[in-house]
Amino acid sequence: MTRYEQAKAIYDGFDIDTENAINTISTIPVSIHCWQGDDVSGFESDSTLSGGIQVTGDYPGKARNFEELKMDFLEAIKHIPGTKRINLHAIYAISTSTIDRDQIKGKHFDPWLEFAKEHDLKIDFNPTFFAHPMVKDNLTLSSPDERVRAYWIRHGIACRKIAKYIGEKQGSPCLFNVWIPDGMKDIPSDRLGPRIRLRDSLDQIMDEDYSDEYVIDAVESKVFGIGLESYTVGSSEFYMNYAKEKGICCLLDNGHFHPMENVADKISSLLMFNNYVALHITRSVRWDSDHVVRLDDTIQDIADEILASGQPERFLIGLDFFDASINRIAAWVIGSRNMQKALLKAALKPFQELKKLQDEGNFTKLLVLQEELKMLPFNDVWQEYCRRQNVEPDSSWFDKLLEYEKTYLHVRK
Ligand code: RNT
Ligand code: ZN
Repeated sequence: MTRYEQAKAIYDGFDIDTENAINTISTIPVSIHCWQGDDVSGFESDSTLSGGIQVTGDYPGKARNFEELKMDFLEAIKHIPGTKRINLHAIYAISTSTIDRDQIKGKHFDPWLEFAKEHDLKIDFNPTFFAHPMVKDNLTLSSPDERVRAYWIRHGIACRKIAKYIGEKQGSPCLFNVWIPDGMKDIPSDRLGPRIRLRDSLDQIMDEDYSDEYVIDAVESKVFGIGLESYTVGSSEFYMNYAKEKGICCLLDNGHFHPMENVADKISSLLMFNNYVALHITRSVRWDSDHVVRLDDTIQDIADEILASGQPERFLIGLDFFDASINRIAAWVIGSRNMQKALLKAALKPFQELKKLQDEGNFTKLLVLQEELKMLPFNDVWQEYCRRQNVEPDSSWFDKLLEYEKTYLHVRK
């Protein structure tokens, strides 16, 4: 008996079908963010990151252009099992001349569509409301300056069109996710005004009716940003109400809540009232620091909710972290593999049985079983999953990446 066969038999004793778990997990798409590869730089010539988010570290070899970003991304996904999508931002538009953000079009993403098609990926898309001179006083869609607000509305509309274009071309809905940095460093005197303007701006951006065969609209809330500690226009309450009013989707980024909040607990409530739940999986250390995702309880609890729902197809799972202090490709691989591990672990839990124990009020046995499940031979199932997906079952991928680093990254200056 192989180790996998032994593990299969052990799980079977708990009425858990490892084959079923492996099959389920391999079809759940995870959207991998392109921006881990270049510290959220994008391809505009003169932009520096802003908007209360920050990348720290100066590990050598960051991707400097489309070609390098593509090849690094391909190197990363060689080592990641499962169904993968690629998540893009508007600043990754491809053009030989400078195009302003309110002028970008679907054609500027044709090279990405080609790349995605060639590698059997689907694309998700984000407008970029930061790192630009038209962000005034840290405001975009909620700005009292009508020129500024109109500019960003045009950007939003242009990007939503691009998302529709991508969705149509790729034959799979493209997630169009709006995150804006708008907020204030110090206590605002008017909290309502900016929110009224934000609502109006979003109404204009979402005005055109696009089929959700092509685009799934989402709004991403936040609690605070660096330099924007006192007020965030797009708060959780704002967007939850807005999304419900419009019948669109809320995106939960688990770095965007107070550290004591349990983001996994929010999922079931959203699932009840919305068609989809979109997620940004990240790791925040003391603040929304976007560290590489580890296989920790936070991530496991979220993955458990996805699988416990019995409807993983209603989730749009995306990753959102950016670490420039370590090999960026390794960061992609580690974080993505950890998401996959969490999903597989979740798929190996007998949620029906656990739910029954809860409903029967048998909390002692529930605790016993929950703890016992942690001791099952998960790694043997993980390794089998990786083998079937043709990726390394263990950290041996890292040796290959070191070769890649030596050959391709060290020469980048
Ligand atoms: C920022 C948000 C947002 C960005 C990316 C680059 O706090 O999490 O999702 O990280 O869009
Ligand atoms: Zn995010």
